[in-house]
Amino acid sequence: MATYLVTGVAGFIGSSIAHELLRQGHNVRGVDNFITGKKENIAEFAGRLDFLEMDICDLAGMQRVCRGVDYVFHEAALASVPRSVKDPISSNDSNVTGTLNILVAARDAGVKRVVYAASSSAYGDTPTLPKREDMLPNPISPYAVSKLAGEHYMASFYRVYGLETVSLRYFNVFGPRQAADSPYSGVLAKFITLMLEGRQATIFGDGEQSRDFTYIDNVVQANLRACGAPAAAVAGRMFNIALGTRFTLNQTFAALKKIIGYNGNAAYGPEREGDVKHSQADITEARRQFGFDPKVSFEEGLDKTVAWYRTQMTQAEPATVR
Ligand code: UD2
Repeated sequence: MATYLVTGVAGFIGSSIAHELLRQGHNVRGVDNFITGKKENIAEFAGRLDFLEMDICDLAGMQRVCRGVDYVFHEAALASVPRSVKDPISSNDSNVTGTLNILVAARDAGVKRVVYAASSSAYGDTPTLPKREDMLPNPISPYAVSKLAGEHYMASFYRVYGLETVSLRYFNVFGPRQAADSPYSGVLAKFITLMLEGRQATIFGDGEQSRDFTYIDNVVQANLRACGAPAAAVAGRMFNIALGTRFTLNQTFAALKKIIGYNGNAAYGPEREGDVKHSQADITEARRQFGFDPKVSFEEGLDKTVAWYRTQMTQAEPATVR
Protein backbone atom coordinates (compact mmCIF):
# COMPACT_ATOMS: atom_id res chain seq x y z
CA MET A 1 0.00 0.00 0.00
CA ALA A 2 1.27 3.49 -0.86
CA THR A 3 2.29 6.02 1.77
CA TYR A 4 1.27 9.63 1.24
CA LEU A 5 2.63 12.74 2.92
CA VAL A 6 0.36 15.78 3.14
CA THR A 7 2.07 19.02 4.16
CA GLY A 8 -0.25 21.56 5.73
CA VAL A 9 -2.45 18.65 6.76
CA ALA A 10 -4.32 20.69 9.37
CA GLY A 11 -5.24 23.34 6.83
CA PHE A 12 -8.39 23.56 4.76
CA ILE A 13 -7.13 21.87 1.59
CA GLY A 14 -4.57 19.56 3.21
CA SER A 15 -7.09 18.12 5.67
CA SER A 16 -9.60 17.59 2.84
CA ILE A 17 -7.04 15.62 0.82
CA ALA A 18 -6.04 13.58 3.90
CA HIS A 19 -9.69 12.86 4.60
CA GLU A 20 -10.17 11.33 1.14
CA LEU A 21 -6.89 9.36 1.27
CA LEU A 22 -7.81 7.89 4.64
CA ARG A 23 -11.32 7.10 3.40
CA GLN A 24 -9.70 5.12 0.59
CA GLY A 25 -7.63 3.21 3.15
CA HIS A 26 -4.16 4.62 2.42
CA ASN A 27 -1.30 5.24 4.85
CA VAL A 28 -1.20 8.98 5.45
CA ARG A 29 1.49 11.01 7.18
CA GLY A 30 0.92 14.69 7.78
CA VAL A 31 2.86 17.72 8.96
CA ASP A 32 1.64 21.12 10.09
CA ASN A 33 3.02 23.95 12.24
CA PHE A 34 -0.46 25.20 13.24
CA ILE A 35 0.29 28.77 12.18
CA THR A 36 -2.82 28.74 10.02
CA GLY A 37 -3.82 25.07 10.33
CA LYS A 38 -6.23 23.98 13.04
CA LYS A 39 -6.21 21.01 15.42
CA GLU A 40 -9.99 20.59 14.86
CA ASN A 41 -9.33 19.81 11.21
CA ILE A 42 -7.36 16.68 12.06
CA ALA A 43 -9.09 15.71 15.31
CA GLU A 44 -11.32 13.24 13.50
CA PHE A 45 -8.25 11.43 12.09
CA ALA A 46 -6.80 10.71 15.56
CA GLY A 47 -5.06 7.34 15.57
CA ARG A 48 -5.30 6.98 11.79
CA LEU A 49 -3.07 9.86 10.67
CA ASP A 50 0.68 9.67 11.33
CA PHE A 51 0.91 13.31 12.40
CA LEU A 52 4.05 15.33 13.19
CA GLU A 53 3.99 18.94 14.32
CA MET A 54 6.72 20.46 12.20
CA ASP A 55 7.56 23.43 10.06
CA ILE A 56 8.45 22.92 6.39
CA CYS A 57 11.27 25.44 6.90
CA ASP A 58 13.03 22.72 8.96
CA LEU A 59 14.96 20.88 6.23
CA ALA A 60 16.35 18.12 8.49
CA GLY A 61 12.82 17.53 9.81
CA MET A 62 11.42 17.29 6.29
CA GLN A 63 14.17 14.83 5.36
CA ARG A 64 13.11 12.57 8.24
CA VAL A 65 9.43 12.93 7.37
CA CYS A 66 9.91 12.05 3.68
CA ARG A 67 11.62 8.71 4.42
CA GLY A 68 9.44 5.85 3.20
CA VAL A 69 6.95 8.18 1.48
CA ASP A 70 5.72 7.39 -2.04
CA TYR A 71 3.74 10.54 -2.87
CA VAL A 72 3.66 14.07 -1.47
CA PHE A 73 0.77 16.53 -1.61
CA HIS A 74 2.44 19.83 -0.78
CA GLU A 75 -0.33 22.07 0.55
CA ALA A 76 1.54 23.89 3.34
CA ALA A 77 1.86 27.61 2.63
CA LEU A 78 1.17 31.03 4.02
CA ALA A 79 -1.80 31.88 1.82
CA SER A 80 -3.34 35.31 1.33
CA VAL A 81 -2.50 38.27 -0.85
CA PRO A 82 -2.91 40.90 1.94
CA ARG A 83 -0.81 38.84 4.40
CA SER A 84 2.05 38.87 1.90
CA VAL A 85 1.65 42.60 1.26
CA LYS A 86 2.03 43.18 5.01
CA ASP A 87 4.83 40.63 5.57
CA PRO A 88 6.49 39.45 2.36
CA ILE A 89 9.42 37.80 4.18
CA SER A 90 7.27 35.26 6.04
CA SER A 91 5.34 34.42 2.88
CA ASN A 92 8.62 33.89 1.07
CA ASP A 93 10.04 31.72 3.87
CA SER A 94 7.09 29.31 3.87
CA ASN A 95 6.14 29.37 0.22
CA VAL A 96 9.57 29.45 -1.41
CA THR A 97 12.13 28.12 1.09
CA GLY A 98 9.61 25.66 2.53
CA THR A 99 8.77 24.36 -0.94
CA LEU A 100 12.43 24.01 -1.84
CA ASN A 101 12.99 22.03 1.37
CA ILE A 102 10.15 19.65 0.48
CA LEU A 103 11.63 19.11 -2.98
CA VAL A 104 15.15 18.44 -1.67
CA ALA A 105 13.77 16.07 0.97
CA ALA A 106 11.51 14.29 -1.56
CA ARG A 107 14.35 13.93 -4.05
CA ASP A 108 16.70 12.50 -1.43
CA ALA A 109 14.06 10.07 -0.13
CA GLY A 110 13.21 8.74 -3.60
CA VAL A 111 9.61 9.99 -3.50
CA LYS A 112 7.75 9.02 -6.68
CA ARG A 113 5.80 12.24 -7.23
CA VAL A 114 5.16 15.63 -5.61
CA VAL A 115 1.85 17.40 -6.32
CA TYR A 116 1.99 21.11 -5.47
CA ALA A 117 -0.66 23.66 -4.54
CA ALA A 118 0.06 26.48 -6.98
CA SER A 119 -2.08 29.60 -7.28
CA SER A 120 -4.13 31.32 -9.96
CA SER A 121 -2.66 34.58 -8.66
CA ALA A 122 0.33 33.82 -10.91
CA TYR A 123 -1.66 35.12 -13.91
CA GLY A 124 -2.12 38.56 -12.35
CA ASP A 125 -4.19 41.14 -14.14
CA THR A 126 -3.60 40.23 -17.78
CA PRO A 127 -6.79 41.08 -19.68
CA THR A 128 -7.42 37.82 -21.54
CA LEU A 129 -9.97 35.44 -20.05
CA PRO A 130 -10.16 32.54 -19.51
CA LYS A 131 -6.58 32.00 -18.37
CA ARG A 132 -4.70 29.25 -20.15
CA GLU A 133 -1.54 27.57 -18.94
CA ASP A 134 0.48 28.80 -21.92
CA MET A 135 -0.10 32.47 -21.02
CA LEU A 136 2.81 34.38 -19.53
CA PRO A 137 2.60 34.80 -15.75
CA ASN A 138 2.29 38.32 -14.41
CA PRO A 139 2.22 38.10 -10.60
CA ILE A 140 1.25 41.25 -8.70
CA SER A 141 1.46 40.48 -4.97
CA PRO A 142 4.43 39.01 -3.09
CA TYR A 143 2.17 36.01 -2.43
CA ALA A 144 1.68 35.47 -6.17
CA VAL A 145 5.43 35.73 -6.75
CA SER A 146 6.15 33.21 -4.00
CA LYS A 147 3.66 30.63 -5.31
CA LEU A 148 4.99 31.07 -8.83
CA ALA A 149 8.56 30.59 -7.60
CA GLY A 150 7.40 27.31 -6.08
CA GLU A 151 6.03 26.23 -9.47
CA HIS A 152 9.34 26.98 -11.13
CA TYR A 153 11.14 24.92 -8.49
CA MET A 154 8.72 22.05 -9.16
CA ALA A 155 9.48 22.12 -12.89
CA SER A 156 13.20 22.49 -12.25
CA PHE A 157 13.34 19.43 -9.98
CA TYR A 158 11.74 17.35 -12.71
CA ARG A 159 14.07 18.65 -15.40
CA VAL A 160 17.26 18.53 -13.38
CA TYR A 161 16.78 15.59 -10.99
CA GLY A 162 13.95 13.64 -12.66
CA LEU A 163 11.69 13.98 -9.59
CA GLU A 164 8.12 13.80 -10.93
CA THR A 165 6.30 16.99 -9.99
CA VAL A 166 2.90 18.43 -10.90
CA SER A 167 1.74 21.97 -10.10
CA LEU A 168 -1.98 22.59 -9.76
CA ARG A 169 -2.96 26.24 -10.04
CA TYR A 170 -5.98 26.44 -7.75
CA PHE A 171 -8.56 29.13 -8.46
CA ASN A 172 -10.19 30.49 -5.27
CA VAL A 173 -11.03 27.28 -3.45
CA PHE A 174 -13.87 27.28 -0.91
CA GLY A 175 -15.79 24.79 1.21
CA PRO A 176 -16.05 23.17 4.64
CA ARG A 177 -13.07 23.56 7.00
CA GLN A 178 -11.87 26.82 5.42
CA ALA A 179 -10.80 29.11 8.28
CA ALA A 180 -13.08 32.09 8.73
CA ASP A 181 -11.57 33.69 11.80
CA SER A 182 -8.65 35.63 10.37
CA PRO A 183 -8.52 38.92 8.46
CA TYR A 184 -6.68 36.85 5.84
CA SER A 185 -9.44 34.26 5.44
CA GLY A 186 -10.91 33.60 2.01
CA VAL A 187 -13.82 35.83 1.10
CA LEU A 188 -16.49 33.12 1.07
CA ALA A 189 -15.58 31.76 4.52
CA LYS A 190 -15.67 35.34 5.86
CA PHE A 191 -18.92 36.35 4.19
CA ILE A 192 -20.81 33.17 5.08
CA THR A 193 -19.92 33.29 8.77
CA LEU A 194 -20.62 37.02 9.07
CA MET A 195 -23.97 36.67 7.34
CA LEU A 196 -24.98 33.63 9.41
CA GLU A 197 -24.26 35.72 12.51
CA GLY A 198 -26.42 38.55 11.10
CA ARG A 199 -23.37 40.80 10.74
CA GLN A 200 -22.33 42.93 7.78
CA ALA A 201 -19.72 41.85 5.24
CA THR A 202 -17.50 44.39 3.50
CA ILE A 203 -16.82 44.20 -0.21
CA PHE A 204 -13.45 45.71 -1.14
CA GLY A 205 -13.87 47.87 -4.24
CA ASP A 206 -17.04 48.03 -6.34
CA GLY A 207 -17.78 44.29 -6.09
CA GLU A 208 -17.49 43.87 -9.85
CA GLN A 209 -14.24 41.90 -9.51
CA SER A 210 -14.84 38.27 -10.40
CA ARG A 211 -13.47 34.91 -9.32
CA ASP A 212 -13.61 31.32 -10.56
CA PHE A 213 -14.77 30.01 -7.17
CA THR A 214 -13.93 26.30 -6.95
CA TYR A 215 -15.49 23.87 -4.50
CA ILE A 216 -13.04 21.82 -2.43
CA ASP A 217 -14.22 18.37 -3.62
CA ASN A 218 -13.25 19.31 -7.16
CA VAL A 219 -9.76 20.23 -5.93
CA VAL A 220 -9.34 16.97 -4.00
CA GLN A 221 -10.32 15.03 -7.12
CA ALA A 222 -7.77 16.98 -9.17
CA ASN A 223 -5.00 16.12 -6.71
CA LEU A 224 -5.72 12.40 -6.67
CA ARG A 225 -6.03 12.18 -10.45
CA ALA A 226 -2.87 14.23 -11.06
CA CYS A 227 -1.03 11.96 -8.64
CA GLY A 228 -2.17 8.81 -10.42
CA ALA A 229 -1.79 10.01 -14.03
CA PRO A 230 0.96 8.69 -16.33
CA ALA A 231 4.19 10.69 -15.99
CA ALA A 232 4.21 11.46 -19.71
CA ALA A 233 0.95 13.38 -19.27
CA VAL A 234 1.74 15.42 -16.18
CA ALA A 235 5.34 15.33 -14.93
CA GLY A 236 7.07 18.71 -14.78
CA ARG A 237 3.86 20.46 -15.85
CA MET A 238 1.36 22.95 -14.44
CA PHE A 239 -2.46 22.81 -14.75
CA ASN A 240 -5.37 25.10 -13.94
CA ILE A 241 -7.77 23.65 -11.40
CA ALA A 242 -11.10 25.44 -11.32
CA LEU A 243 -14.69 25.20 -12.42
CA GLY A 244 -14.14 27.34 -15.50
CA THR A 245 -16.84 29.91 -14.67
CA ARG A 246 -16.69 33.21 -12.84
CA PHE A 247 -18.96 35.24 -10.59
CA THR A 248 -18.58 38.80 -9.39
CA LEU A 249 -18.52 39.48 -5.67
CA ASN A 250 -21.83 41.33 -6.03
CA GLN A 251 -23.41 38.25 -7.64
CA THR A 252 -21.87 36.02 -5.00
CA PHE A 253 -23.16 38.18 -2.17
CA ALA A 254 -26.67 38.11 -3.70
CA ALA A 255 -26.53 34.30 -4.03
CA LEU A 256 -25.47 33.98 -0.37
CA LYS A 257 -28.28 36.29 0.75
CA LYS A 258 -30.80 33.90 -0.79
CA ILE A 259 -29.26 30.72 0.60
CA ILE A 260 -28.79 32.16 4.09
CA GLY A 261 -31.98 34.22 4.20
CA TYR A 262 -30.01 37.36 5.08
CA ASN A 263 -31.83 40.69 4.77
CA GLY A 264 -28.97 43.19 5.05
CA ASN A 265 -26.66 44.69 2.48
CA ALA A 266 -22.90 44.62 2.12
CA ALA A 267 -20.73 47.58 3.07
CA TYR A 268 -18.24 48.79 0.45
CA GLY A 269 -14.64 49.68 1.29
CA PRO A 270 -11.49 50.62 -0.60
CA GLU A 271 -10.07 48.21 -3.15
CA ARG A 272 -7.45 45.83 -1.72
CA GLU A 273 -3.77 46.35 -2.60
CA GLY A 274 -2.37 43.67 -4.89
CA ASP A 275 -5.85 42.47 -5.90
CA VAL A 276 -6.54 40.90 -9.27
CA LYS A 277 -9.67 42.21 -11.01
CA HIS A 278 -10.94 39.18 -12.92
CA SER A 279 -10.06 35.52 -12.76
CA GLN A 280 -11.39 32.57 -14.73
CA ALA A 281 -9.70 29.38 -15.87
CA ASP A 282 -9.64 27.29 -18.99
CA ILE A 283 -9.55 23.73 -17.62
CA THR A 284 -9.16 21.90 -20.93
CA GLU A 285 -5.61 20.71 -20.21
CA ALA A 286 -6.41 19.14 -16.84
CA ARG A 287 -9.41 17.40 -18.43
CA ARG A 288 -7.29 16.16 -21.31
CA GLN A 289 -4.21 15.03 -19.42
CA PHE A 290 -5.69 13.47 -16.29
CA GLY A 291 -9.45 13.40 -16.69
CA PHE A 292 -10.18 16.26 -14.29
CA ASP A 293 -13.96 16.45 -14.06
CA PRO A 294 -15.24 19.00 -11.54
CA LYS A 295 -18.61 17.65 -10.45
CA VAL A 296 -19.74 20.22 -7.89
CA SER A 297 -21.19 23.43 -9.32
CA PHE A 298 -20.71 26.84 -7.70
CA GLU A 299 -24.31 26.92 -6.43
CA GLU A 300 -24.18 23.39 -5.01
CA GLY A 301 -20.82 24.19 -3.41
CA LEU A 302 -22.28 27.31 -1.78
CA ASP A 303 -25.22 25.29 -0.43
CA LYS A 304 -22.94 22.64 1.05
CA THR A 305 -20.57 25.23 2.51
CA VAL A 306 -23.32 27.29 4.13
CA ALA A 307 -24.81 24.07 5.57
CA TRP A 308 -21.42 23.15 7.07
CA TYR A 309 -20.82 26.54 8.73
CA ARG A 310 -24.40 26.46 10.04
CA THR A 311 -23.74 23.10 11.70
CA GLN A 312 -20.47 24.36 13.17
CA MET A 313 -22.24 27.34 14.67
CA THR A 314 -25.11 25.33 16.17
CA GLN A 315 -22.61 22.89 17.66
CA ALA A 316 -20.60 25.77 19.14
CA GLU A 317 -23.62 27.61 20.63
CA PRO A 318 -24.34 25.56 23.77
CA ALA A 319 -20.68 25.80 24.82
CA THR A 320 -20.76 29.60 24.46
CA VAL A 321 -23.97 29.89 26.48
CA ARG A 322 -22.74 27.79 29.40
C1 UD2 B 1 -5.88 34.56 -4.29
C2 UD2 B 1 -5.84 33.62 -5.52
C3 UD2 B 1 -6.34 32.23 -5.13
C4 UD2 B 1 -5.60 31.69 -3.89
C5 UD2 B 1 -5.76 32.70 -2.76
C6 UD2 B 1 -5.07 32.27 -1.46
C7 UD2 B 1 -6.36 35.20 -7.36
C8 UD2 B 1 -7.29 35.56 -8.44
N1 UD2 B 1 -6.70 34.16 -6.57
O1 UD2 B 1 -7.22 34.70 -3.93
O2 UD2 B 1 -6.16 31.35 -6.23
O3 UD2 B 1 -4.26 31.43 -4.18
O4 UD2 B 1 -5.20 33.97 -3.17
O5 UD2 B 1 -5.20 33.25 -0.49
O6 UD2 B 1 -5.30 35.79 -7.21
N2 UD2 B 1 -12.69 40.49 -0.50
C9 UD2 B 1 -13.71 41.35 -0.06
N3 UD2 B 1 -13.99 41.35 1.26
C10 UD2 B 1 -13.36 40.58 2.17
C11 UD2 B 1 -12.33 39.70 1.72
C12 UD2 B 1 -12.01 39.69 0.37
O7 UD2 B 1 -14.31 42.07 -0.86
O8 UD2 B 1 -13.69 40.66 3.37
C13 UD2 B 1 -12.38 40.46 -1.93
C14 UD2 B 1 -10.91 40.63 -2.26
O9 UD2 B 1 -10.56 41.99 -2.34
C15 UD2 B 1 -10.84 39.91 -3.61
C16 UD2 B 1 -11.89 38.79 -3.50
O10 UD2 B 1 -12.73 39.17 -2.41
O11 UD2 B 1 -11.19 40.77 -4.67
C17 UD2 B 1 -11.29 37.44 -3.18
O12 UD2 B 1 -10.38 37.59 -2.09
P1 UD2 B 1 -9.72 36.34 -1.33
O13 UD2 B 1 -8.80 36.88 -0.31
O14 UD2 B 1 -10.78 35.39 -0.92
O15 UD2 B 1 -8.93 35.59 -2.49
P2 UD2 B 1 -7.92 36.13 -3.66
O16 UD2 B 1 -8.72 36.44 -4.86
O17 UD2 B 1 -6.96 37.08 -3.12
